[in-house]
Amino acid sequence: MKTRITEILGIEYPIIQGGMAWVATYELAAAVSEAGGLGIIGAGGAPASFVREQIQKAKALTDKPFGVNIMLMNPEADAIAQVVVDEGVKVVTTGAGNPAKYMEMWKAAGVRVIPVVASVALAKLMERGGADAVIAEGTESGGHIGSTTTMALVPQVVDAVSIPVIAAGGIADGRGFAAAFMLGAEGVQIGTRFVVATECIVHEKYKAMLIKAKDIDSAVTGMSTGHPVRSIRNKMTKEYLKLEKDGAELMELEKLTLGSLRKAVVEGDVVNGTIMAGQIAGLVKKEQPCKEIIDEIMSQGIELLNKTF
Ligand code: TUI
Repeated sequence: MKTRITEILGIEYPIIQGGMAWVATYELAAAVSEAGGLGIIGAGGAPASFVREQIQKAKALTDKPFGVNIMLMNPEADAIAQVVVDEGVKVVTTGAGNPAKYMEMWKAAGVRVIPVVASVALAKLMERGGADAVIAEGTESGGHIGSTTTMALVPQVVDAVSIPVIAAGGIADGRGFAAAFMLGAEGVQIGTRFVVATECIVHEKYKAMLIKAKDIDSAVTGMSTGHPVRSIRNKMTKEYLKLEKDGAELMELEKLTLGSLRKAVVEGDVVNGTIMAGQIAGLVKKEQPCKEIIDEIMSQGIELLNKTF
């Protein structure tokens, strides 16, 4: 299957793995790239030195292209922006902000730049700034989210820009893949389904929570702070939402989430930790190798796209 996304990125299938903080390590990224998609190392809140090591470890596992996601609220974002250039990383995706200030340096180094956007306005701004594509991410996603749904956001972004659009949020199988293409997307970004991949290093209790989750089992915390985050409902989200309802101070709220993603991912604390996941978690039923996930999505997706009524 050829789209502008497979061409620009030099990959076999137009499936990009979400650059999830703590979750998307070199093991997952290399496995996705080896399977023909685009693996992404999620820099999250990590220091630049850690990101450099992750890139070097991914290079040892695959000769295929992979990318790095830079979470722009990371205090070391400037240094990480330089690391990707130094290490010759082919693709950068960005989240949680506007990457305009790095665009010139990345373009000069031949890095493909694909910002994640949650609005038409930011998509247009990114196109003007030289982005190679955009990821239009709907509110169904896990982690830090915007407010528009994938179904509404993707076609509006597709109409507003000429660069290719990758759909994200609520996509986990061939049906979601086909739907995204019907909306005009030329690729998909998938997060939640890859969290339960065999090669994904998250704690087994984190995977079990996703496999157990139903359609309505996520909650959005942080609405009041301007940084909404979707995760699986647990003791932490209940306490957070109660504090928010009672008008708690930012400091008090942050005490609950400081280091909480690490707690869930690394320690398997699914009670007090943050189990970031999208609304599609209810569709994710078992642990599987990345290759199997990608092959399944592609065969089901292509079959649906070829079907005529
Ligand atoms: O970035 C994401 N998802 C994330 S980042 C993350 S790490 C984190 N951990 C704890 C609290 C907060 C973050 C977990 N999940 N997705 C891409 C995305 N970007 N969604 C929405 C946006 C976005 C939001 C505001 C992009 C730009 C923006 O503002 C643009 C501007 O002009 O500043």
